[in-house]
Amino acid sequence: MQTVDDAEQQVEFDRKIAEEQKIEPTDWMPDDYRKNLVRQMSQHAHSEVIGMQPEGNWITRAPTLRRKAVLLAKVQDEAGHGLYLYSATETLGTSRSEMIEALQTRKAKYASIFNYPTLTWADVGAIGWLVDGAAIVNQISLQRTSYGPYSRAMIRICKEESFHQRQGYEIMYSLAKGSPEQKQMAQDAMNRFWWPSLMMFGPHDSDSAHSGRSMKWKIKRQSNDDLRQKFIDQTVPQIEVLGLEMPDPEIKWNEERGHYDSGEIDWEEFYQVINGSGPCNHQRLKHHINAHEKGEWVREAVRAYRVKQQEKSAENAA
Ligand code: FAQ
Repeated sequence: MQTVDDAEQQVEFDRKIAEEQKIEPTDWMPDDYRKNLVRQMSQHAHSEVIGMQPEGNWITRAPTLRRKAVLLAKVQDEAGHGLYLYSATETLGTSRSEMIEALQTRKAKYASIFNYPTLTWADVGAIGWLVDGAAIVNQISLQRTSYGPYSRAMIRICKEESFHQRQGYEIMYSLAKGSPEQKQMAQDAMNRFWWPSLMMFGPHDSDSAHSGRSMKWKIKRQSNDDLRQKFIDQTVPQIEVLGLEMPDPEIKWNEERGHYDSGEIDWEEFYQVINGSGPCNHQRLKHHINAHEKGEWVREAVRAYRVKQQEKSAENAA
Protein backbone atom coordinates (compact mmCIF):
# COMPACT_ATOMS: atom_id res chain seq x y z
CA MET A 1 0.00 0.00 0.00
CA GLN A 2 1.30 3.48 -0.85
CA THR A 3 1.88 5.86 2.08
CA VAL A 4 1.38 9.65 1.81
CA ASP A 5 5.15 9.98 1.47
CA ASP A 6 5.21 7.44 -1.35
CA ALA A 7 2.38 9.24 -3.13
CA GLU A 8 4.34 12.50 -3.03
CA GLN A 9 7.47 10.74 -4.25
CA GLN A 10 5.47 9.16 -7.04
CA VAL A 11 4.30 12.61 -8.21
CA GLU A 12 7.91 13.81 -8.22
CA PHE A 13 9.03 10.68 -10.10
CA ASP A 14 6.27 11.13 -12.72
CA ARG A 15 7.24 14.78 -13.14
CA LYS A 16 10.87 13.87 -13.80
CA ILE A 17 9.88 11.24 -16.35
CA ALA A 18 7.49 13.65 -18.11
CA GLU A 19 10.16 16.37 -18.21
CA GLU A 20 12.83 14.02 -19.60
CA GLN A 21 14.95 14.30 -16.45
CA LYS A 22 17.08 11.31 -15.52
CA ILE A 23 16.27 9.14 -12.52
CA GLU A 24 19.45 8.71 -10.45
CA PRO A 25 20.38 5.88 -8.04
CA THR A 26 19.55 7.84 -4.87
CA ASP A 27 16.19 9.07 -6.21
CA TRP A 28 12.95 7.45 -5.10
CA MET A 29 11.55 5.11 -7.76
CA PRO A 30 8.60 2.70 -7.88
CA ASP A 31 9.54 -0.88 -7.01
CA ASP A 32 8.38 -2.16 -10.38
CA TYR A 33 10.48 0.43 -12.21
CA ARG A 34 13.53 -0.76 -10.28
CA LYS A 35 12.73 -4.46 -10.87
CA ASN A 36 12.12 -3.95 -14.56
CA LEU A 37 15.39 -2.07 -14.92
CA VAL A 38 17.34 -4.75 -13.05
CA ARG A 39 15.79 -7.36 -15.37
CA GLN A 40 16.59 -5.54 -18.60
CA MET A 41 19.99 -4.14 -17.62
CA SER A 42 21.32 -7.36 -16.10
CA GLN A 43 20.16 -9.31 -19.16
CA HIS A 44 21.86 -6.74 -21.33
CA ALA A 45 25.09 -7.19 -19.30
CA HIS A 46 24.85 -10.99 -19.58
CA SER A 47 24.41 -10.64 -23.35
CA GLU A 48 27.62 -8.65 -23.66
CA VAL A 49 29.55 -11.23 -21.64
CA ILE A 50 28.08 -14.37 -23.24
CA GLY A 51 28.44 -12.57 -26.58
CA MET A 52 32.22 -12.91 -26.30
CA GLN A 53 32.01 -16.67 -26.84
CA PRO A 54 30.94 -16.98 -30.49
CA GLU A 55 33.64 -14.55 -31.64
CA GLY A 56 36.22 -15.75 -29.12
CA ASN A 57 35.95 -19.05 -30.98
CA TRP A 58 37.82 -17.42 -33.91
CA ILE A 59 40.58 -15.45 -32.18
CA THR A 60 43.18 -18.19 -32.63
CA ARG A 61 42.04 -18.81 -36.21
CA ALA A 62 41.78 -15.24 -37.53
CA PRO A 63 43.30 -15.22 -41.04
CA THR A 64 45.91 -12.47 -40.47
CA LEU A 65 47.71 -10.80 -37.57
CA ARG A 66 45.73 -7.60 -38.21
CA ARG A 67 42.40 -9.43 -38.13
CA LYS A 68 43.47 -11.16 -34.93
CA ALA A 69 44.48 -7.91 -33.19
CA VAL A 70 41.21 -6.24 -34.19
CA LEU A 71 39.09 -9.19 -33.09
CA LEU A 72 40.91 -9.40 -29.74
CA ALA A 73 40.24 -5.71 -29.12
CA LYS A 74 36.59 -6.10 -30.07
CA VAL A 75 36.01 -9.07 -27.78
CA GLN A 76 37.72 -7.18 -24.94
CA ASP A 77 35.38 -4.26 -25.58
CA GLU A 78 32.40 -6.59 -25.07
CA ALA A 79 33.80 -7.59 -21.69
CA GLY A 80 34.09 -3.90 -20.85
CA HIS A 81 30.47 -3.29 -21.88
CA GLY A 82 29.40 -6.12 -19.61
CA LEU A 83 31.30 -4.50 -16.75
CA TYR A 84 29.79 -1.03 -17.27
CA LEU A 85 26.37 -2.58 -17.36
CA TYR A 86 26.88 -4.77 -14.28
CA SER A 87 28.14 -1.70 -12.40
CA ALA A 88 25.18 0.37 -13.60
CA THR A 89 22.80 -2.39 -12.46
CA GLU A 90 24.50 -2.60 -9.06
CA THR A 91 23.43 1.02 -8.45
CA LEU A 92 19.88 -0.35 -8.23
CA GLY A 93 20.74 -2.40 -5.16
CA THR A 94 21.51 -5.81 -6.61
CA SER A 95 24.92 -7.48 -6.41
CA ARG A 96 27.15 -8.90 -9.13
CA SER A 97 26.98 -12.36 -7.58
CA GLU A 98 23.15 -12.29 -7.50
CA MET A 99 23.13 -11.40 -11.19
CA ILE A 100 25.64 -14.10 -12.12
CA GLU A 101 23.68 -16.67 -10.17
CA ALA A 102 20.48 -15.71 -11.99
CA LEU A 103 22.28 -16.17 -15.31
CA GLN A 104 23.80 -19.50 -14.41
CA THR A 105 20.54 -20.91 -13.03
CA ARG A 106 18.66 -19.69 -16.15
CA LYS A 107 16.45 -17.28 -14.19
CA ALA A 108 17.89 -14.46 -16.29
CA LYS A 109 18.05 -14.51 -20.06
CA TYR A 110 20.68 -13.18 -22.46
CA ALA A 111 20.32 -12.23 -26.14
CA SER A 112 19.09 -15.16 -28.24
CA ILE A 113 21.61 -14.42 -31.02
CA PHE A 114 24.53 -15.76 -28.99
CA ASN A 115 23.06 -19.26 -29.01
CA TYR A 116 24.02 -19.76 -32.65
CA PRO A 117 27.39 -21.28 -33.65
CA THR A 118 30.15 -19.48 -35.58
CA LEU A 119 30.98 -22.00 -38.28
CA THR A 120 33.30 -20.02 -40.58
CA TRP A 121 35.47 -16.89 -40.49
CA ALA A 122 32.72 -15.05 -42.39
CA ASP A 123 30.51 -15.47 -39.32
CA VAL A 124 32.82 -13.06 -37.47
CA GLY A 125 32.13 -10.52 -40.22
CA ALA A 126 28.38 -11.21 -40.10
CA ILE A 127 28.30 -10.79 -36.31
CA GLY A 128 30.15 -7.46 -36.40
CA TRP A 129 28.02 -6.15 -39.24
CA LEU A 130 24.57 -7.53 -38.38
CA VAL A 131 24.65 -8.28 -34.64
CA ASP A 132 26.55 -5.16 -33.59
CA GLY A 133 24.53 -3.27 -36.21
CA ALA A 134 21.28 -4.41 -34.60
CA ALA A 135 22.68 -3.76 -31.12
CA ILE A 136 23.55 -0.15 -32.12
CA VAL A 137 20.07 0.57 -33.48
CA ASN A 138 18.63 -0.58 -30.15
CA GLN A 139 21.26 1.10 -28.00
CA ILE A 140 21.16 4.49 -29.73
CA SER A 141 17.55 4.60 -28.69
CA LEU A 142 18.49 3.52 -25.15
CA GLN A 143 20.91 6.45 -24.81
CA ARG A 144 17.74 8.39 -23.98
CA THR A 145 16.53 5.87 -21.41
CA SER A 146 15.23 7.45 -18.20
CA TYR A 147 17.70 5.82 -15.79
CA GLY A 148 20.87 7.96 -15.61
CA PRO A 149 23.57 5.27 -15.16
CA TYR A 150 22.04 3.12 -17.95
CA SER A 151 21.81 6.08 -20.31
CA ARG A 152 25.43 7.11 -19.67
CA ALA A 153 26.66 3.53 -20.15
CA MET A 154 24.81 3.40 -23.47
CA ILE A 155 26.43 6.60 -24.76
CA ARG A 156 29.88 5.17 -24.14
CA ILE A 157 29.01 1.71 -25.45
CA CYS A 158 27.53 3.06 -28.70
CA LYS A 159 30.81 4.77 -29.58
CA GLU A 160 32.61 1.42 -29.39
CA GLU A 161 29.84 -0.50 -31.13
CA SER A 162 30.15 1.62 -34.26
CA PHE A 163 33.76 0.53 -34.61
CA HIS A 164 32.59 -3.07 -34.16
CA GLN A 165 30.00 -2.72 -36.88
CA ARG A 166 32.54 -1.20 -39.28
CA GLN A 167 35.08 -3.96 -38.68
CA GLY A 168 32.40 -6.58 -39.39
CA TYR A 169 31.31 -4.84 -42.58
CA GLU A 170 34.91 -4.56 -43.72
CA ILE A 171 35.37 -8.33 -43.31
CA MET A 172 32.16 -8.95 -45.27
CA TYR A 173 33.22 -6.48 -47.99
CA SER A 174 36.61 -8.17 -48.45
CA LEU A 175 34.97 -11.58 -48.69
CA ALA A 176 32.11 -10.47 -50.93
CA LYS A 177 34.57 -8.84 -53.35
CA GLY A 178 37.03 -11.75 -53.13
CA SER A 179 37.07 -15.17 -54.80
CA PRO A 180 33.79 -16.97 -55.65
CA GLU A 181 34.39 -19.24 -52.61
CA GLN A 182 34.86 -16.25 -50.33
CA LYS A 183 31.75 -14.58 -51.69
CA GLN A 184 29.79 -17.77 -51.08
CA MET A 185 31.10 -17.88 -47.51
CA ALA A 186 29.88 -14.31 -46.94
CA GLN A 187 26.49 -15.14 -48.44
CA ASP A 188 26.13 -18.23 -46.26
CA ALA A 189 27.09 -16.35 -43.08
CA MET A 190 24.64 -13.54 -43.83
CA ASN A 191 21.85 -16.02 -44.61
CA ARG A 192 22.36 -17.78 -41.27
CA PHE A 193 22.68 -14.61 -39.16
CA TRP A 194 19.95 -12.53 -40.82
CA TRP A 195 16.91 -13.99 -39.08
CA PRO A 196 18.52 -14.37 -35.64
CA SER A 197 19.61 -10.69 -35.93
CA LEU A 198 15.99 -9.65 -36.53
CA MET A 199 15.00 -11.69 -33.46
CA MET A 200 17.33 -9.56 -31.31
CA PHE A 201 14.66 -6.85 -31.23
CA GLY A 202 12.28 -9.15 -29.34
CA PRO A 203 8.71 -10.29 -30.07
CA HIS A 204 6.21 -8.22 -32.06
CA ASP A 205 4.94 -5.22 -30.07
CA SER A 206 1.58 -6.97 -29.69
CA ASP A 207 3.32 -9.91 -27.92
CA SER A 208 5.83 -7.90 -25.90
CA ALA A 209 5.09 -8.38 -22.20
CA HIS A 210 7.19 -5.49 -20.89
CA SER A 211 6.91 -2.85 -23.61
CA GLY A 212 3.82 -1.09 -22.26
CA ARG A 213 5.31 -0.23 -18.89
CA SER A 214 8.85 0.21 -20.18
CA MET A 215 7.69 2.77 -22.74
CA LYS A 216 5.55 4.57 -20.16
CA TRP A 217 8.55 4.84 -17.83
CA LYS A 218 10.82 5.74 -20.78
CA ILE A 219 13.10 2.82 -20.01
CA LYS A 220 12.52 1.86 -23.66
CA ARG A 221 12.16 4.76 -26.10
CA GLN A 222 11.13 2.96 -29.29
CA SER A 223 9.16 -0.22 -29.80
CA ASN A 224 10.59 -3.61 -30.79
CA ASP A 225 8.94 -3.51 -34.23
CA ASP A 226 9.96 0.10 -34.96
CA LEU A 227 13.60 -0.62 -34.14
CA ARG A 228 13.56 -3.83 -36.20
CA GLN A 229 12.18 -1.91 -39.19
CA LYS A 230 14.87 0.73 -38.78
CA PHE A 231 17.54 -1.98 -38.84
CA ILE A 232 16.07 -3.59 -41.97
CA ASP A 233 15.84 -0.24 -43.74
CA GLN A 234 19.45 0.66 -43.04
CA THR A 235 20.87 -2.82 -43.75
CA VAL A 236 19.23 -3.68 -47.09
CA PRO A 237 21.22 -1.01 -49.01
CA GLN A 238 24.39 -2.37 -47.38
CA ILE A 239 23.56 -5.85 -48.73
CA GLU A 240 23.21 -4.28 -52.18
CA VAL A 241 26.66 -2.68 -51.89
CA LEU A 242 28.11 -6.07 -50.98
CA GLY A 243 26.48 -7.52 -54.09
CA LEU A 244 24.98 -10.42 -52.13
CA GLU A 245 21.56 -11.96 -52.68
CA MET A 246 18.87 -10.92 -50.22
CA PRO A 247 18.58 -13.36 -47.30
CA ASP A 248 14.79 -13.06 -47.47
CA PRO A 249 13.01 -13.24 -50.86
CA GLU A 250 10.18 -11.09 -49.50
CA ILE A 251 12.37 -8.04 -48.96
CA LYS A 252 10.92 -5.33 -51.18
CA TRP A 253 10.77 -1.53 -51.02
CA ASN A 254 7.26 -0.33 -50.20
CA GLU A 255 6.85 3.15 -51.66
CA GLU A 256 3.66 3.84 -49.77
CA ARG A 257 5.08 2.97 -46.34
CA GLY A 258 8.52 4.40 -47.09
CA HIS A 259 10.04 1.19 -45.66
CA TYR A 260 11.17 -2.24 -46.80
CA ASP A 261 8.63 -5.03 -46.47
CA SER A 262 10.06 -8.37 -45.33
CA GLY A 263 9.05 -11.92 -44.50
CA GLU A 264 7.79 -13.20 -41.15
CA ILE A 265 10.23 -14.32 -38.47
CA ASP A 266 10.04 -17.94 -37.31
CA TRP A 267 8.70 -17.15 -33.83
CA GLU A 268 8.69 -20.78 -32.80
CA GLU A 269 12.47 -20.81 -33.24
CA PHE A 270 12.75 -17.54 -31.28
CA TYR A 271 10.84 -18.92 -28.29
CA GLN A 272 12.78 -22.18 -28.36
CA VAL A 273 16.07 -20.28 -28.26
CA ILE A 274 15.08 -17.85 -25.49
CA ASN A 275 13.70 -20.72 -23.44
CA GLY A 276 16.98 -22.63 -23.48
CA SER A 277 16.73 -24.97 -26.47
CA GLY A 278 18.77 -23.13 -29.11
CA PRO A 279 21.74 -24.77 -30.85
CA CYS A 280 24.35 -23.53 -28.31
CA ASN A 281 22.44 -22.62 -25.09
CA HIS A 282 23.89 -25.52 -23.14
CA GLN A 283 27.45 -24.94 -24.39
CA ARG A 284 27.36 -21.18 -23.65
CA LEU A 285 26.23 -21.56 -20.05
CA LYS A 286 28.57 -24.48 -19.39
CA HIS A 287 31.51 -22.41 -20.62
CA HIS A 288 30.44 -19.47 -18.45
CA ILE A 289 30.15 -21.65 -15.35
CA ASN A 290 33.57 -23.25 -15.99
CA ALA A 291 35.26 -19.88 -16.49
CA HIS A 292 33.55 -18.52 -13.38
CA GLU A 293 34.72 -21.47 -11.28
CA LYS A 294 38.26 -21.17 -12.62
CA GLY A 295 38.24 -17.50 -11.62
CA GLU A 296 37.40 -18.24 -7.99
CA TRP A 297 41.05 -17.77 -6.95
CA VAL A 298 40.92 -14.16 -8.17
CA ARG A 299 37.83 -13.40 -6.08
CA GLU A 300 39.49 -15.15 -3.11
CA ALA A 301 42.64 -13.01 -3.55
CA VAL A 302 40.52 -9.82 -3.70
CA ARG A 303 38.74 -10.79 -0.47
CA ALA A 304 42.05 -11.61 1.28
CA TYR A 305 43.54 -8.30 0.13
CA ARG A 306 40.51 -6.42 1.45
CA VAL A 307 40.84 -8.11 4.89
CA LYS A 308 44.57 -7.23 4.99
CA GLN A 309 43.84 -3.60 4.14
CA GLN A 310 41.19 -3.43 6.87
CA GLU A 311 43.61 -4.94 9.41
CA LYS A 312 46.27 -2.42 8.38
CA SER A 313 43.99 0.58 8.77
CA ALA A 314 42.78 -0.75 12.17
CA GLU A 315 46.45 -1.05 13.28
CA ASN A 316 47.21 2.49 12.08
CA ALA A 317 44.16 3.86 13.89
CA ALA A 318 45.17 2.14 17.19
N1 FAQ B 1 16.83 -12.65 -26.66
O1 FAQ B 1 8.52 -7.98 -23.36
P1 FAQ B 1 9.69 -8.16 -24.22
C1 FAQ B 1 24.99 -6.99 -28.08
C2 FAQ B 1 12.71 -11.82 -23.78
S1 FAQ B 1 23.99 -6.55 -26.81
C3 FAQ B 1 16.53 -13.15 -25.45
O2 FAQ B 1 9.66 -7.49 -25.56
P2 FAQ B 1 11.70 -6.29 -23.34
C4 FAQ B 1 26.41 -6.52 -28.08
C5 FAQ B 1 12.60 -10.66 -22.78
O3 FAQ B 1 13.78 -10.57 -22.01
C6 FAQ B 1 22.49 -7.41 -27.15
N2 FAQ B 1 15.40 -12.82 -24.78
O4 FAQ B 1 11.03 -7.71 -23.41
C7 FAQ B 1 27.27 -7.54 -28.68
C8 FAQ B 1 11.39 -11.09 -22.01
O5 FAQ B 1 11.71 -12.16 -21.12
P3 FAQ B 1 11.85 -11.92 -19.49
C9 FAQ B 1 21.59 -7.30 -26.02
C10 FAQ B 1 14.59 -11.93 -25.37
O6 FAQ B 1 12.77 -6.37 -22.31
C11 FAQ B 1 27.37 -7.64 -30.04
C12 FAQ B 1 10.51 -11.71 -23.08
O7 FAQ B 1 11.37 -12.11 -24.13
N3 FAQ B 1 20.91 -6.03 -26.04
O8 FAQ B 1 24.51 -7.65 -28.91
C13 FAQ B 1 14.87 -11.36 -26.61
O9 FAQ B 1 10.69 -5.21 -23.22
C14 FAQ B 1 28.21 -8.61 -30.61
C15 FAQ B 1 9.46 -10.74 -23.60
O10 FAQ B 1 10.02 -9.70 -24.43
C16 FAQ B 1 20.06 -5.70 -25.07
O11 FAQ B 1 19.84 -6.44 -24.14
C17 FAQ B 1 16.04 -11.75 -27.26
N4 FAQ B 1 16.39 -11.28 -28.47
O12 FAQ B 1 12.38 -6.11 -24.80
C18 FAQ B 1 28.03 -8.37 -27.87
C19 FAQ B 1 19.42 -4.34 -25.19
N5 FAQ B 1 13.85 -10.51 -26.93
O13 FAQ B 1 12.92 -10.88 -19.29
C20 FAQ B 1 28.88 -9.33 -28.42
C21 FAQ B 1 18.59 -3.99 -24.00
C22 FAQ B 1 12.98 -10.55 -25.92
O14 FAQ B 1 10.49 -11.44 -19.04
C23 FAQ B 1 28.97 -9.44 -29.81
N6 FAQ B 1 17.37 -4.74 -23.97
N7 FAQ B 1 13.42 -11.42 -24.99
O15 FAQ B 1 12.25 -13.26 -18.96
C24 FAQ B 1 16.25 -4.39 -24.65
O16 FAQ B 1 16.23 -3.41 -25.39
C25 FAQ B 1 15.02 -5.21 -24.43
O17 FAQ B 1 15.19 -5.96 -23.25
C26 FAQ B 1 14.66 -6.16 -25.61
C27 FAQ B 1 13.43 -6.97 -25.22
C28 FAQ B 1 14.33 -5.34 -26.85
C29 FAQ B 1 15.81 -7.11 -25.93
